[in-house]
Amino acid sequence: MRRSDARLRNPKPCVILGLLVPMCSVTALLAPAQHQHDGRMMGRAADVKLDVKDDPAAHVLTVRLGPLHLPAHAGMAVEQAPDLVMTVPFEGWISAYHPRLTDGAGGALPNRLLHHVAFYNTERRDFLCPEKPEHIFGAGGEMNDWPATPGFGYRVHQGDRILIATMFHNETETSYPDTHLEVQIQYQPLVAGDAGLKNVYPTWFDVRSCGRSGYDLTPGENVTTGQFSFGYSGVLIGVGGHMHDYGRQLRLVDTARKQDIAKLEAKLDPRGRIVSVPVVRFTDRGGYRLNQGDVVKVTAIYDNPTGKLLPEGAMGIVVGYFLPDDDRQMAALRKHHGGTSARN
Ligand SMILES: [Cu+2]
Repeated sequence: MRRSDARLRNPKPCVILGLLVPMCSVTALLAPAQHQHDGRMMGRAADVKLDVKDDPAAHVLTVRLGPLHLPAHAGMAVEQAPDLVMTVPFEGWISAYHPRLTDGAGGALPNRLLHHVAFYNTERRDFLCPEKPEHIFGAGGEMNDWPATPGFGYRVHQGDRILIATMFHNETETSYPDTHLEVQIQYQPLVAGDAGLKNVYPTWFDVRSCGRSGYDLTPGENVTTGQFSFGYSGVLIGVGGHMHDYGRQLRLVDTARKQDIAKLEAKLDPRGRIVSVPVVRFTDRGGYRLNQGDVVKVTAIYDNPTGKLLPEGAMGIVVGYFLPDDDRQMAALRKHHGGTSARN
């Protein structure tokens, strides 16, 4: 068991540059920022702690963040956690993430209290948007579970610093004074003489391309498209997605072959609130091939029935895992270690 060197990144409030992925990603970029929503500034809860417990026998790292006090009907105007940093205690691969919300005693709380959580590997740059840190995990109110894909994992090194950005909200009529986010991270340690897992990289196809993820929803139908040119050849192992309330569909198109890579129909409740976005895997056919120079378009369709403009009401992100043909090319995305000599 060990405790992380969790620390407060910044006492100032933080700006949602907007990502969060399957989740809204807050691009914290280690810079002072401030979360803003509906023009209101939110306070920061200085007593929020990050606890990281490693169970080396089970190969599970449990990250616990809290407590957050979320008053009834507070919406986004609650004290938020600062961005926190955990240090990876093992050498190996992350294979799955299982997020949940609990009270102080470990009892389950409603998923919708989480607006989003995003993990970034501060040691590496994102391969589609190199000006951003590598975004390795995200979840929103639909509480995306990232199950293991056997044989594949995300390589981490002991000492890697993972930035954890969160945003909570409470639209309910119940106060939740002792809210914690728990993420169980399953991993496979590096064992000498064992090939381990194949290295895959999270791939965020955002309809805002490499800009901030959040955008306004006008009344009625909204169709938004972004595109990415691939700098590497390899295969997509599978994709899921992230949308907000009133989201209808996410579509990923291979422009060279003029075909859909995936069409994800959002599941909504009767009030139009997002319930889930499906996951599609390509493993049964060896993955979906993308070559260097291929252009992929991503489109989000929303239908806003409120008759009002919803500021920052939308995000449209397809997220997948990419298995490069030549993993050595991805080493250059590691910072501080000088490109080709980088560990990967
Ligand atoms: Cu979002």
